Amino acid sequence: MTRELGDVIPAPGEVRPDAAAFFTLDAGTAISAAPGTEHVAAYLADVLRPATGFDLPVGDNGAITLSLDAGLAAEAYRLEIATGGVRLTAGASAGLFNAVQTLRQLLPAEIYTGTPQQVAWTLPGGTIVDAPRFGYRGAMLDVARHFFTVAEVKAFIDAIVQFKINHLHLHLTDDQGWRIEIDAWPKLTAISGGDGTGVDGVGPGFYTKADYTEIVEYAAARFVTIVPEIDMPGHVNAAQVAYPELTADGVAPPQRTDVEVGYSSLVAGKDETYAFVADVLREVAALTPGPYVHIGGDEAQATTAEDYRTFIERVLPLVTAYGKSPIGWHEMATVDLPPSAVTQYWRIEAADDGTARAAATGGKVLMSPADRTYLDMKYTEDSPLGLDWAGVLGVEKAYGWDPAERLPGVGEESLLGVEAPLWSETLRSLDDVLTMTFPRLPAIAEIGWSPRETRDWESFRRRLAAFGPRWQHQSVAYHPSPEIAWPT
Ligand code: TNX
Repeated sequence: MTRELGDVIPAPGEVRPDAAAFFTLDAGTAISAAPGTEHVAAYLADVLRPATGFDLPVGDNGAITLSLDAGLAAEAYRLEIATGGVRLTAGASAGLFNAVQTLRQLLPAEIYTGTPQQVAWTLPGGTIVDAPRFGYRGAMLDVARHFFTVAEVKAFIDAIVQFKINHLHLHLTDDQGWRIEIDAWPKLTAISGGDGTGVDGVGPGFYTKADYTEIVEYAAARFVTIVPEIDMPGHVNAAQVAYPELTADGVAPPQRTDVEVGYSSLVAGKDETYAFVADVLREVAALTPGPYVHIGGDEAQATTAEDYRTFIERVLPLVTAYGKSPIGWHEMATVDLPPSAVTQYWRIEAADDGTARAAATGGKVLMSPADRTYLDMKYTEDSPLGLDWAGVLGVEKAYGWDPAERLPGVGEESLLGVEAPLWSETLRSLDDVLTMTFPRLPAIAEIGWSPRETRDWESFRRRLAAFGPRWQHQSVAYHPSPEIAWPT
């Protein structure tokens, strides 16, 4: 059955169906790529070939055409489906990639299978004109509490880009593990990335520099910016196990595999601290083409307020010196921030400790309120996976809020965007990751992308139901939430 033109998540800005038109892909369909669009054209062919079994050659002649239009913003696109052919137009390749994700969603669910299916590959006729509300639409994966391999992260990226998520924040370090190789401090990964690390000691592993670069490049090819996080001055037990000189008394603490937070701290008054931080930030910045490095800053209960300020004020300029903009969890905004610093707000109440003040001086805010966006919260009290300190988080609750109304003094113009973090204390596999992510991430993706006036729970709920079979066909685990009327 042919889909309806508006059956897309996130909801497009403008949908103009043409009931008289449709386009059906067949064995003779070819893709025409204007200069500068070859990369996305090749991606489009790659994602359509397995299920259709068609050749879908990419050249300068074909019924599906990709081209650029300088009149559109980089991420904006136009998708025109007529009986004679399909036209994808965008301001830049990123926008064409977005158009491709929309096009995939408009094909029958079997398009996600890995082997040829006997299906009429028909697209509904009409025009979609679409552009994002925010430039930053993110997900976060905690690879410190439980490590996820390069292949698992790639699979996660492939699943999230379908909803036009364009930033992946990797929480690389925490009390239970250190997951990124640092040449100047090799014991970080040799000791704290090895066996017995992670929550319950069952999440070992780390990324070599080559591994990390492989993730960065895979993400970039899909228009996803990697945002690396080195969490400090708290959440550093793994670093201190490897390098006892980073503690106050120089004695190595025991390795920790429990889920406590707020007990470890770098020492604000020690030179070794800044030598360490400078090396780590320099190496991480050098490996990262994206504009941001996240310095954590959360839950530093073992750091005095004065030491916290001293530490953050010394570290922020280091990030800038290595050519990046700093992001920190909202606790960082208790310190006077330069306008280039981004505050990531995670509170469960509309309480503030400086975020609005940072916004008032031009700082941008990334909205991740835990009660609405934390993908590690349980769906319901009896969910086998997840935590519940921010409450349980069903799909309707994840969908039913607005980032511009969350915090007084932080309106639309102060927002960089939204991000849905996934902490991994209770997760043990890629299937666990995906089960917590879907179907809630699409709700956050729609909040980050779609015009506010299109927000409508009944419409979202109906559109979301169609993704059950889509996830099944691509072997993406999801939680079959009873809030959604999944097709049987
Ligand atoms: C709080 S929210 C944390 C993490 C935990 C998470 C579990 C924030 C910035 N820090 O250390 O993993 O809760 O939900």
